[in-house]
Amino acid sequence: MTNGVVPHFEDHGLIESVDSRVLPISNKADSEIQISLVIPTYDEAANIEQLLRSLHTVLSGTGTGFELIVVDDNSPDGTSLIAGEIAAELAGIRVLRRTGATGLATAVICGWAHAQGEILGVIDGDGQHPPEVITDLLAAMDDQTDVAVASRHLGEGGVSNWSAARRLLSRGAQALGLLLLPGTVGQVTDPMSGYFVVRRDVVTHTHLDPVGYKILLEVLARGEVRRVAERPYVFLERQRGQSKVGIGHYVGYFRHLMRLRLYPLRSRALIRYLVVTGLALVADALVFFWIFDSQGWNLTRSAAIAGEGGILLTVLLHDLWTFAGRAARSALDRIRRLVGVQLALGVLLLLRLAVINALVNWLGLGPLTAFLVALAAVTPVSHLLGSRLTWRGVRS
Ligand SMILES: Nc1nc2c(ncn2[C@@H]2O[C@H](COP(=O)(O)OP(=O)(O)OP(=O)(O)O)[C@@H](O)[C@H]2O)c(=O)[nH]1
Ligand SMILES: [Mg+2]
Repeated sequence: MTNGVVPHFEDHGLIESVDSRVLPISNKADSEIQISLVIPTYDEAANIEQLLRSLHTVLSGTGTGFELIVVDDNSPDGTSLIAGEIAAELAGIRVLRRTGATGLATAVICGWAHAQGEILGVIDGDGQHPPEVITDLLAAMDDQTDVAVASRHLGEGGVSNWSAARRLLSRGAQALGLLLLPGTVGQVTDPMSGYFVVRRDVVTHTHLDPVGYKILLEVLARGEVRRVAERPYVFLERQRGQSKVGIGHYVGYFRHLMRLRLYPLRSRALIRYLVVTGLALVADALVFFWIFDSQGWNLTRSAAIAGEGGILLTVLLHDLWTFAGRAARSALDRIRRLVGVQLALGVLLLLRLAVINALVNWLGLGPLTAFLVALAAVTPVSHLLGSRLTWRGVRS
């Protein structure tokens, strides 16, 4: 047993009761076991037996040492009992029963925390992920590759029978992810995939803390990933049992994206980051009032100069203060960053000028009110987005 957690074996023999806390993933691997594949389940009594048998056959055929770990959240339909019976019959199957916790992503981490293999993986427990694709994923894990993902959006891959609405929702969620986390979501064609394997040391040095469903996002965002491989698969229709996907999962997904979005700026840097954004807004407004009101310059020119001042102040303060000591501080690096911020924020500055003019000319607002409305609506987004784009990749 890893991590010093003492298992409590139930009457049914092979079922281990496990802690509901999210435990760290240890460095320790068992040399006999190369792959630990976690199968999260909730009410999959109708599916688990067939899946375990198929996976067992496929993995036995590879000659690789493996363990299959079912992590069941105390399903009322007795999934863990059925899995326990199979575990008694076939070698290499473990059943963990969590009480007091639910959630797909935390169930997967729980399984990994108890796993012994050098390669950790996850597959759905409802038969929608074809078991034989695991061999493609394992074959893809060469020396350079840290993560291998089964993708619905690659080559022969696909979804069998989804409604147009579900396809749209899935693609929309991916597009939103790409917008908010380009560096993470852009690494793969199917960032929502729940079928992948990862080298253990990618996730041992980092604290995985996902909300909701999308564990792959968490691994790609926080893990030390060098190269990702993808292999195509067709997402099969669920034959039996109930889907657990609902509107709550989309809300959870959005929360997860936002959390990962802010993650590189955590703690002190985040506070400084917000202070700089606030200061830039105040400076922007003061400069505008000064040149527009006292100097009598025209509206667009005053707003453009004030906005540009805000951009330069932001870059300067982030360089000298927010991220001081973190960045590579070469002159070239500063120039690269300045150009990046300028490009990103320049576009949004143009948008702000358009909004100001529209408010004045079409809605008849006074220039000062129009300036403040546009400032409040566009500028915070632009400061957050612009700095994200240009500070990405800057590590301590
Ligand atoms: N342990 C655990 N497993 C879960 C939980 N929620 C879902 N699962 C399992 O995670 C896998 C994926 O969940 P599904 O509801 O099938 O989600 P999906 O495959 O994206 O969607 P469908 O196509 O509608 O089935 C299944 O094996 C579920 O049983 C949970 O809270 N805890
Ligand atoms: Mg499913």
